[in-house]
Amino acid sequence: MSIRKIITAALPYANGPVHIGHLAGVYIPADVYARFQRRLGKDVAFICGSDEHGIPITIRAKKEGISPQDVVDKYHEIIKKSFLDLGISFDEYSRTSSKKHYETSQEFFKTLYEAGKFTEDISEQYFDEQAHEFLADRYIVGTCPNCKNENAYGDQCEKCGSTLSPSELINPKSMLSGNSPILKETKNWYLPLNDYEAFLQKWIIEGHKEDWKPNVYGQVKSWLNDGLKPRAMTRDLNWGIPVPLPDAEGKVLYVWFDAPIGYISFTQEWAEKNGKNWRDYWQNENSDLIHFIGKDNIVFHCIIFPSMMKAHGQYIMPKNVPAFEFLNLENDKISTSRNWAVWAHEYIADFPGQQDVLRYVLLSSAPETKDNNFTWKDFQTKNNSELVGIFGNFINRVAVLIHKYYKGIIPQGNTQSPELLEISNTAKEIASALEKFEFRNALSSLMNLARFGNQYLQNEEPWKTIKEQPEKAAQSLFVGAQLAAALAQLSEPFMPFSSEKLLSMFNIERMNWSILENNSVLIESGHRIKEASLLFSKIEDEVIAEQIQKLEQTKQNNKKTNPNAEAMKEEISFDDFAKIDLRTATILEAEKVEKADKLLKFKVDTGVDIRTVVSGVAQSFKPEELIGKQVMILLNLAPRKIRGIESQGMFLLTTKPDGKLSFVTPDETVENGIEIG
Ligand code: B3M
Ligand code: ZN
Repeated sequence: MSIRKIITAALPYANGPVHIGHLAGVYIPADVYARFQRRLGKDVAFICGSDEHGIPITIRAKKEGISPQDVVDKYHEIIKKSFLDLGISFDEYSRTSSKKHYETSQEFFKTLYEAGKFTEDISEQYFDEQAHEFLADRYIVGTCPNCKNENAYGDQCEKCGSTLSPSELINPKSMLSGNSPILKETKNWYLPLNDYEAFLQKWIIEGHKEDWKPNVYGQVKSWLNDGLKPRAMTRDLNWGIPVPLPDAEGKVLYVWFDAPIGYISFTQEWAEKNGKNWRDYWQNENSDLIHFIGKDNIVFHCIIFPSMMKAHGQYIMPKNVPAFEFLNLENDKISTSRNWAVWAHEYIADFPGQQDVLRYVLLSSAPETKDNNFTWKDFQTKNNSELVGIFGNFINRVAVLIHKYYKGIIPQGNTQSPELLEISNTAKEIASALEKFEFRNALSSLMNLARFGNQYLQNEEPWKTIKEQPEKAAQSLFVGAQLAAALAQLSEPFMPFSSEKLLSMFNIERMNWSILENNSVLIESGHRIKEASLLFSKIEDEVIAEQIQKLEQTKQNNKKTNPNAEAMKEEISFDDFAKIDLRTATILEAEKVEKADKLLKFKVDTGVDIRTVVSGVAQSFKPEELIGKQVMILLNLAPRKIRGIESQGMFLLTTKPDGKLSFVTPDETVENGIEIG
C-alpha cells in the first residue's frame, strides 16, 4: 500500500453556488476519505479548485448580464467559503484562472504537441458573422429534427431529450445575434482516443473489474465497446486558456483538457507553499491517485484524462475513481436553473453551527450505488432520533454521570471487559468500509457503537447500582467513558466539528487510527474530563416547515409564465371580496399638489357623490390630459390625509413596462357609479 495519497474532488464550475447534490455526491465523501487517510498516517494531498472556463461560465454571464470574469470571481468566493464552512479539509482550493494553472496546462499541451500526440483536422463549424465568433453547440438554437421543438440546442433537445449535433438542427440560429450562422472551416487539434483503446482495455477492463464500482466499470466498458474516436482538445472560443501555438489565434484549450490538469497545477501550488515535491504525488508509483466525481464525469476521468496522461508518459494512473450517482430533493431532480436545490451557503446561514448534521444526513443517504433522495422530514428525523436521541444522548449521560458520581474523574475499571472489544471492532469495520468507498456502511458502524453504548448503560443502570454496588457502577462508567472516547475519535472523518468538541470535552488528543484498531482503553482511570456540553439539539417542526415553505415558493415561482409577476397574495373568502366597493367614476378636475412632485389632486364624480381623491400619478400624466377621463375607483376605502388633503378613495392603476402608470378603465364609457365585480 502506498504511503502517499493524492485525492481529488471534481472541480466545481464557478457558475453557481454548490448544493446538497454536489456535497453528497462528491465533496463530503471525498473529505471523509481524506480525513481518514490522514488518520492512517498517510501523506495526503487533498486537492480541488474552481473550474472557471467553458461554456457553463459564459452562459451564466449572459444570463446575469455580467462578464464571465465577474461570474467566476463571484462564485469562486461563495463556493470556497461554503467548503470551508462545512469543514471540507482541502489541502489546496485554487482556481483554473491561476497563473500556475495557465503555465502547467499550456506546457502539458505543448509536450503532447511536440511529441506528435495530436492530429490536426479541419472541420466546418457554425460561425456568427455579426458577432465574429465560432459558436459553441450551446449557442445554436433551432428546430429539433425529432420532436420539432423550436428551441432545441446544438447539443441537445431538452424537450425530447435527444442528443444532437448542430448540423442536425433545422433552421439553426445564433444565440449571440439571432442571425443564421454560416459554416466556416476551422483547424483544431485532436487527441486520437482510439490509439489508447488497447491500453484502457488492459488497465481498466482487465485490471479493475474487482475493485472499481460497477457503475464506473460498466460505463467505461460500454464506451470501449462502442469504440473511441479522436476528440478535439481545442475550441474556437474567446473564454479559456489560449492554445500555445503560433497559428492558433482565437483558440483556447478545451475546458475538459485544462480542468483535470488543474488537479496537477493546484498540487504544484500547494507543494511550493509547503516544501513538498509535487512529482512525489503524480509521477511516483508509491502514490495512489483517487478521483471523487459525479457519474456525469466518468468518461473524462476514466478515458480522456488518463489518455492525456498516458500520452504525456510520466504520470501514474488513477487507482480508483469512485463516482457517485445523483441526489434528488423531495423526489424531484435537483436543478440550478429551476432553483430546486438546498444551497450550501443558505444552509449554513439557516442552521448555524449545525454543519455536522448536514454532513451526517447527506452521508447516510449518499447516492453510492443508485440515485437517492433528500427530504427535510428525513433530515429532521435523522437529527432528532439518531444524532440527538442516540449519539448525543449517550455521550451526555456518560459525561454527566462521571461528573455527578466521580467529580469528573474517570473511575477504576477492568480494562479486559468484553464490551471494550466493540471499540477496535468498530474501528476495523469503518476502515474496511472506507477503503471500499462504502460511506454509508462506515457511518452506520459508527452509529451502531453509540447505539451499543446507550443499550449498555440502559442494562447496567449505574444510577441504580451506585448505592449498593459502587464497584459495578464504576465499571459501567469506565466502559462508558471508553466508548464515548472512541466515538470522539472515530467520528472525526464524518463529523469533524462534533469530534473536536468531544475531544475537548473528554480532554484527550486525537489518535492514529491504528491505535483505535488495536486498543480498548482510550482514556485512563484518574483522567479528568471537562464539563459536559450539548453536541446536537432537537430541530423543531417550525424550522422544517420553513424550509419546506421555501421549496413551495420555488415551485410557485417555477410555474410563473411571467417571471416578473409577484407571487399570489394570501387567499380571501368571497365575503371578503364582497366588502370591496368598486365603481366607475369620471374625473372632473385635476391639479398639482404643491411641493409634492408625485401627487395630483382630483375632483371626481362617482355617481354617488362628488369627492376629492389624491393619487401618486404626477410623473405619468399631466393634470389637464386627465380631465373627463372615466376611471375605476375603490369607493369605501377609509379616508386618509395626504399632505393635509383628505383623500376619499383610490383609483385602480397598473404599471406599464416603462414604469409609467396607466388607469384601468372600462373599454366603453358607461354611467358613473356602476358597480364593478
Ligand atoms: N467542472 C464538471 C462538473 O461540475 C466539471 C468537473 C471538472 S473536474 C476536472 O460537472
Ligand atoms: Zn426534440
